Amino acid sequence: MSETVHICVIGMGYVGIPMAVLLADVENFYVTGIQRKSQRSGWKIDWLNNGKNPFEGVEPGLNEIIKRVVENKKFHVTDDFKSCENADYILIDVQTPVDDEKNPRYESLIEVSEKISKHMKKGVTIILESTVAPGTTENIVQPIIEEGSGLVRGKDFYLVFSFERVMPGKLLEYIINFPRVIGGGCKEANVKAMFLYGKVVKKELQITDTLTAELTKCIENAYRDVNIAFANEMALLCEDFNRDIFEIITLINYRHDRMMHSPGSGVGGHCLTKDPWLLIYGFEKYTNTRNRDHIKLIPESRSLNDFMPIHMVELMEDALKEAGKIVDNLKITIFGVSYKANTDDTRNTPTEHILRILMKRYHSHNINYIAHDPYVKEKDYQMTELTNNFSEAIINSDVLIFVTNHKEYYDIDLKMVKEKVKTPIIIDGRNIFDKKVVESNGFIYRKIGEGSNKP
Ligand code: SAJ
Repeated sequence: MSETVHICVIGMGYVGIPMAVLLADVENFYVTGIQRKSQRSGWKIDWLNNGKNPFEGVEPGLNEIIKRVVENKKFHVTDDFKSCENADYILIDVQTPVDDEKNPRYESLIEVSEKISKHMKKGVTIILESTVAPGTTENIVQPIIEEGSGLVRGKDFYLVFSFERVMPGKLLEYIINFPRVIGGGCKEANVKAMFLYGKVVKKELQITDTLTAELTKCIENAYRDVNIAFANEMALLCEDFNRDIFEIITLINYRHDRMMHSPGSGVGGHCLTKDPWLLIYGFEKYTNTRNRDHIKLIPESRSLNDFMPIHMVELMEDALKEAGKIVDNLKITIFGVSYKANTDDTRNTPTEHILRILMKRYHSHNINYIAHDPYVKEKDYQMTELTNNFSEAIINSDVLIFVTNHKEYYDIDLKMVKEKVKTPIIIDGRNIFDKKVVESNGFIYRKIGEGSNKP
């Protein structure tokens, strides 16, 4: 029989939970989740210890695996770092957001690193999975742990950077079925990390140095953000050409080696809105910045993607004008509160930006806002009234703004909707509807990426 392996996973969020339970499902692996008893997420401790999944969105397999590992006494959650004292592996999965100046906020990372340094045993392998600015593992985490513990990386303990690639809706699948990059800094560290990930990851484990691994994560997401920005720019251009960018993208992507991204109401979530800035921060902080004058695409792309919620408001104003209405005494309905389809994740959702713009621009006007989402629950969203009831959302509404493409929105009965709304206007931020069908049902229609003039 092989030896028992004790693992601590710090941070019970979208990354920590699936990783923790997958590991806990491995024979002889025992996992302790560590979660702060904060007002916002402290409830997750009891919730998980009762074998329950804290996420509302569709997460295939997660309910079952959480229940199983708790029942089998392979997984439990606490707020006590003492559990780290016995751990062979410690995984750090805390949030690393950026502030308004686009600088990383490492309060959690620093606090957790300090706590680990006081509660770790010799020989432990510490793996940083949170996304960080390139250079952070070696310049921030390593010195804190070495100083606090009096131990030396590579000799007394191992420190690895190995980033997650999870996505709400596919939390387990993406951990299991994506290749894993491991940046351990020395052979022993890489071997230790490969042993752990080899038990859950079915694809390649790719070894590189720590900084390259950090850069890979940030550049991978910056690449996606820049590509979406390009799609958004082409959408704006096609609106003026009075043609449909989505038809053009289909024609382009028909060529098997092209994969153009989709434009939309905005780029939300916790990765693309932040990782490009982490990359810039690391570049400014840990390089000689000789090429600084040529680094333009990333900030430009971020700013174009951030403009898309404003453009949604512009489309709404244009449609209201066509309807002969002013922006006053209106009911505005927003469809989709989460940042992407079929999840309950509201982090950096474009919906919030659209509402902030509207509320600022029309703060003295009489407007009744209501948001609809099939997955998001009230505890996570307090900006406007929220309903899961479609009829309540549309009744007497003057504008229906579709921000997120939840699957429920694709087979809406437009005839029924037309009868219930006060003013028939649809603003489509995600190519949900067919312009001809919507217009033939008597709606005024505006879509990101499609001109509104009649051909
Ligand atoms: N979006 C577009 N157009 C697109 C794709 C996305 O406007 O063509 C918008 C989405 O609506 C959303 C935002 O961008 O608001 C982010 O979408 P995303 O699909 O990239 O979703 P994330 O943020 O959950 O990204 C994850 C990433 N995961 C991590 O960094 C941990 C990313 O690395 C993956 O590339 C991505 O999922 C993926 O490809 O599935």
